[in-house]
Amino acid sequence: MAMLDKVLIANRGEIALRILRACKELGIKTVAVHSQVDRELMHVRLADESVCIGPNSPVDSYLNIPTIISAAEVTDSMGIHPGYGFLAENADFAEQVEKSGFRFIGPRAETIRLMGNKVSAIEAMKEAGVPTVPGSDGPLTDDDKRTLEIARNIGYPVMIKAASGGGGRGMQVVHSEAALLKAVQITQTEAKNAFGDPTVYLEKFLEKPRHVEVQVLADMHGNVIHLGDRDCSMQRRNQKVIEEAPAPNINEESRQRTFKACVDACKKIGYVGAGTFEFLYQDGEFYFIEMNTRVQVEHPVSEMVTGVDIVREQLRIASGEKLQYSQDEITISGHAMECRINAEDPKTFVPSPGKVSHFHAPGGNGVRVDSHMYSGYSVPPYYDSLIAKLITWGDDREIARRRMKIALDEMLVEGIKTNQALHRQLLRDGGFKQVDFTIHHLENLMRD
Ligand code: MV4
Repeated sequence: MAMLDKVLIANRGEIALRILRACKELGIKTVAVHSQVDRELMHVRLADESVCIGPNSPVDSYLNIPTIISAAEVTDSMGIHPGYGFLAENADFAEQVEKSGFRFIGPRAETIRLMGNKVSAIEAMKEAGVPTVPGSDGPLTDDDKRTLEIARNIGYPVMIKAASGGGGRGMQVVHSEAALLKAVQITQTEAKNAFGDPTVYLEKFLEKPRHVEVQVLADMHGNVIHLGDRDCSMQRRNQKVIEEAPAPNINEESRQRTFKACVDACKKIGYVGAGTFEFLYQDGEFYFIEMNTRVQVEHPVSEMVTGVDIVREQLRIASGEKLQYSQDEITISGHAMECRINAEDPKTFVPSPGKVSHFHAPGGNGVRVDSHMYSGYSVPPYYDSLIAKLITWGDDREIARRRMKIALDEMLVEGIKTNQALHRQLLRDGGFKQVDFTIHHLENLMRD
């Protein structure tokens, strides 16, 4: 299979720049596609070619499949990198990209579809030996007696989830048998309206978990490796705020068992590309909930502790090359943290678009800034409010944390509101410092 010679980047912002840099390192030519307002994005200036794909509304530009494929045709691109968000986990897009004769830089469409349906994802993973949450083992049926029986056997509280949901959409906690059937009905209706699919399933509701995920890479030749884990528990309304690698204070025996299960599962289902297994971690055990078939926002923390360039590996894998590393060559060294810097009001979390009159990036040993921002850049109101990822590395967690505090103070973003103050507060929080937190920690902190 031929090495990719030209890649179209079907995304914007920091991840588009991240992908552009990886392409340049590999000598791959780049095509930026952008909405009208995005013509002055940093990666558009730096790309070999650029194509305006439409108006500012994402539906008319970054989500417009025929237009993006046409842009690949007119520029004679060979592959399309979807980044994260937008079309990254759209199986129909992946399929159309391939049918149009281009390489989709990601897993096979069939795999994206398998993982997009949470019921089939859990079933496949459970069958492959990945630990899952006790649950209905399939969709709930219209047999109410059976539904009540499943929940009673599992024990309350339980959670009803939409099969086509994920990422926190279409879920409901149920605390008692009296509330179960009504909750099932409501979740089904909401799921049908939101996703066009009323299928729901049931799981034991874990009350105090952490969110720990495992990064994997798989090539087309059956080689699969993992790059260890990340903790992403510091979140608010399913938006991650701080991530770190490795996940601190994890039971080493269950961790290694889980890593092996993830790798074996990828081999079993013929996974190709970068992927993330999402787990809830509670009382020393991992419970699989979902798999993400894209590069993730927080991938840099894994890069910092392994030295592996995940986006470069994605490009190499899509070129048909073998993984550059075997598992023996992967070691986790030190600790990395990432703070997501958003253009938003620090108290209300309301997005705060506008012109960045002045930007100064922090630096120094163990400091990395992934950002498309520059002095004079205008943050448009149409897209995600992520403007920078501040990443630090240190020999241990405490050094990474201190470097992050220093870097946060060094970073100047003037003209718009950002969540830097929130990060400073979190970094000095006792629960965060002592690794005494769950996925509810930030929301609990905000409440008092
Ligand atoms: C759960 C759970 C507790 N028990 N499933 C939310 C996002 C979606 N990916 C899955 N989610 C959850 N599933 C069971 N059985 C709690 C959550 C959850 C959560 C998970 C990860 C990160 C943040 C979260 C915030 C609220 C709820």
